[in-house]
Amino acid sequence: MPATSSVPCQPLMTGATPPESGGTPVTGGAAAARELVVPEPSLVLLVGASGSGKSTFARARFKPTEVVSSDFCRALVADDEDDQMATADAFEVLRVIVGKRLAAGRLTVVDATNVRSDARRGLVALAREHDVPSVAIVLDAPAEVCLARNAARPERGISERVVREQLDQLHGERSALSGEGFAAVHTLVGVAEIDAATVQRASLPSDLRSQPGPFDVIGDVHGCAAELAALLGRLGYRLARDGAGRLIGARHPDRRVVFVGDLVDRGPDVPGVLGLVMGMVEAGDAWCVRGNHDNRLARALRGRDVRRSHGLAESLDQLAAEPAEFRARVERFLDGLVSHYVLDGGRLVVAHAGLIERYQGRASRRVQAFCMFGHTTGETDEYGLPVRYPWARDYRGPAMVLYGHTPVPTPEWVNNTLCLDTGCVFGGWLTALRYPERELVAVPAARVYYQSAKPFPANRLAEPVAVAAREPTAPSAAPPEPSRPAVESTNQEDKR
Ligand SMILES: [Mn+2]
Repeated sequence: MPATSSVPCQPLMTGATPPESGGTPVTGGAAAARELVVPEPSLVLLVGASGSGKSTFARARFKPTEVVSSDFCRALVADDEDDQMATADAFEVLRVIVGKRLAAGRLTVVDATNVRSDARRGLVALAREHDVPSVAIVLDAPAEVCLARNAARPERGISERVVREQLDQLHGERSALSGEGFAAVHTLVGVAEIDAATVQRASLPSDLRSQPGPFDVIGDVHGCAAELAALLGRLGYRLARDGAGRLIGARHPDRRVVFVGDLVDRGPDVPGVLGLVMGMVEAGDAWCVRGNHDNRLARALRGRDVRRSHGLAESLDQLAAEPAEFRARVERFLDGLVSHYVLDGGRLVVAHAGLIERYQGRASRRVQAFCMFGHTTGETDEYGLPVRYPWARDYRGPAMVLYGHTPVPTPEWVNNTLCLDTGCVFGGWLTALRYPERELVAVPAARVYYQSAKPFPANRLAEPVAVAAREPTAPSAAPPEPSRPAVESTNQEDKR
């Protein structure tokens, strides 16, 4: 089993590549002994003319079962890996094998020339169907090397003309590679660089399975800094302040916090919440997933045109009073937030709006959209809010899913899922779940800070106690497919 390690830092969300992809930007080749970072799981396309050394490269760096080659698939269907007449059937078989492996979340390498843009696009689309990133590794060997290797294998019947055509396609369409949806494009130029390159596997940023807990998972904070400080105190965290008395961290000897996101907007002290949470995350005392409000604020800070509605104006006004360095730190922090986390050996999933089993530990635009907005149907209700399909009712996954996003007066276990947003900013409570104990700890809001578009029946008298499962609830006949965001998910305006 090849060694796996985490990407040490998350790439910034540039808009082109989701931070989930674990990818590095497009790279060109010059230095020797390149280390190519390959996210796991992902689909890796080797790109190179016949004779560029793809099969040799793959054999030395991947398990035999991880590599699906067009030659082998030709042999499967025609008893002859050189039978070019069998190419169409061979690729049909190749796509089936690749699809099965990606469905199972297994790193898969396609060993085929992949010099044509349309061939690559079809495979990238297949990876996207299974919500795993794609990576291209371009083997750009000199023409004379490719020709000499093919001349030494006359039984293959690949003529000099064909090899030259492949090289022309490769070089002609290479600039298109960066626009084909790859999380990373690694280009190796020359035999020495191809031979020396190593592959470094990196787990996706959502993968915290190695973290066993215990955790305190905290619901939507929305700028309620005083309530957050009070809740952390009740949970046994020791608060740290700077010289001016502002909260900059909180630590527990044994436990760590996972925030379900939506730290910002609507509430009275967004900078206070951000200063505290950023300090905890930077010190390794907490993780935080990306909420839709965090995402909108990040876009607004990047100068994008975002309506100042739904509490964004409060965040921007409060941050305007902070030093520029603080705003820059906030921007970096928000840009680096990950859609969801899979923790404790896969037994716990935290996502802002919840997550269906099929998307857990995966990385794609639609996974990001589900994590931030939930299972939206594309319709709106009488308050102008997006209609949400109750995905938890059909959830049968083995992992506990903790989330927020939709305020509830009382958290209720539904099929091992629990919403922890008890509407603090609307005058409810700020709630945490102790994991694995499954105990709720909550503090009441000091007052109503923001009026909900839909009347929120805050239970101001009674501390939230999770209603024990009416589980398992009956699944509906056929859950609808989550609506794919019409544009990109991150541009979606969400009203919560
Ligand atoms: Mn939300």
